[in-house]
Amino acid sequence: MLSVALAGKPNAGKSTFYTAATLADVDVGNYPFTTIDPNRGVSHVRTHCPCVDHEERCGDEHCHDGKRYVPVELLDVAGLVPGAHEGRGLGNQFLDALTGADVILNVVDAAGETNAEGEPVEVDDYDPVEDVEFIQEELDLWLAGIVTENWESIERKARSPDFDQEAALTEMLTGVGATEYDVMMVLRDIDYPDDPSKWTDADRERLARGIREQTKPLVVVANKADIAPDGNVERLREAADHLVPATAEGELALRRAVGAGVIDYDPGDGDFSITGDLSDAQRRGLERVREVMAEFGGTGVQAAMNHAVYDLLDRITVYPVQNETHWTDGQGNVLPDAVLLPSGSGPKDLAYAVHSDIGDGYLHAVDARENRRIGEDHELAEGDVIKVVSTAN
Ligand SMILES: Nc1nc2c(ncn2[C@@H]2O[C@H](COP(=O)(O)OP(=O)(O)O)[C@@H](O)[C@H]2O)c(=O)[nH]1
Ligand SMILES: [Mg+2]
Repeated sequence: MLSVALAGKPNAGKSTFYTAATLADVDVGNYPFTTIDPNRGVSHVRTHCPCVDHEERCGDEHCHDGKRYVPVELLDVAGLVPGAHEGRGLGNQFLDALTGADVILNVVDAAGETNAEGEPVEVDDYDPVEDVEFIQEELDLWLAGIVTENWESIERKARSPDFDQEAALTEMLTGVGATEYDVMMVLRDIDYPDDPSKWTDADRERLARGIREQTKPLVVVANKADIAPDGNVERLREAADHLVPATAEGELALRRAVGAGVIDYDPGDGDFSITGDLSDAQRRGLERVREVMAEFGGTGVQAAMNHAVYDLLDRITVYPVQNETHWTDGQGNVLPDAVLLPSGSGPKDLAYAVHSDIGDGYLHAVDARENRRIGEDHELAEGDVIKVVSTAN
């Protein structure tokens, strides 16, 4: 499963975001609130379900009126403070927790209620734009530290006659979550000495930064947008490559109201409707969330998850089926599975994503929408429904 990590300084709203994003209503999906451990749960990205183009719609457990929720892992990493890469505030431990993450949501307190350490301050005493850079810098320095620590061992290996510098760097960096492909892409883009003993700190930092950019893309979540002073979200937008304004607290209020059966709302909707009895205070609270949603097009929680997975990680959703006419699995469930593949993937990649045996035994594939065979080099697209024919199924 893809892994999305929430990182940021204390009190930015990470845990509120995490709670909201992992609190699935029974209507939403077949993936109830699932805690893997206290800070690791299952959240979802939202897409359009292909069943709307099919005579048989899938059951409520997979999608809701054509809104399809695809599971991804969500991690709530404890607050990072400046100097984390040197171990400040248990920083190393928290940074290590990011090793397995595919993408990071840098949760920023756009209201500026808290300083760099996450301590409460008067609004205007601290500029939240500073929070955009610091997580990135901590990550870069943390990785640079790991590279430096391992350098002696690389220099030692360099004495062997069959030393291969690229292979040695790849071995070291796959230990911190990079793939061979990531390392190859980064080494292609930077200039570096052939001999490990000639590398400078600046060379190692450039390598670390490249690896971080390649393996840990960041979306800034401008949280507390509901109480942010005018202009803060816009200034954050200018400072960050990728920014999504959000109110995690608003999303949490909505999901709880859905759980209580008093509103109709699906995560990612731009609005909600009240369907049950509410006290005046509850109604006022929800109406306030509605105003923020109107300004930003929603609460931003689902938008942040979607932006990370579909835009930054450039994934597409593909639906493997066994029956190409009915779009079902062996038990007759319509579109039971959704797989997030890197864009550019072909049917064999889908086969391997389903199971390595299915991939090994791959024979051919059928596009169930068009009802025709597709070749191994056929590029899959968002919403494709594919039957893989394999010796293994
Ligand atoms: N106004 C507002 N407050 C929020 C929002 N999200 C979180 N908070 C509040 O910010 C404080 C810190 O939140 P928490 O999730 O514990 O932050 P963490 O330390 O980053 O995990 C709590 O009092 C939350 O209720 C939001 O979107 N708007
Ligand atoms: Mg927290």
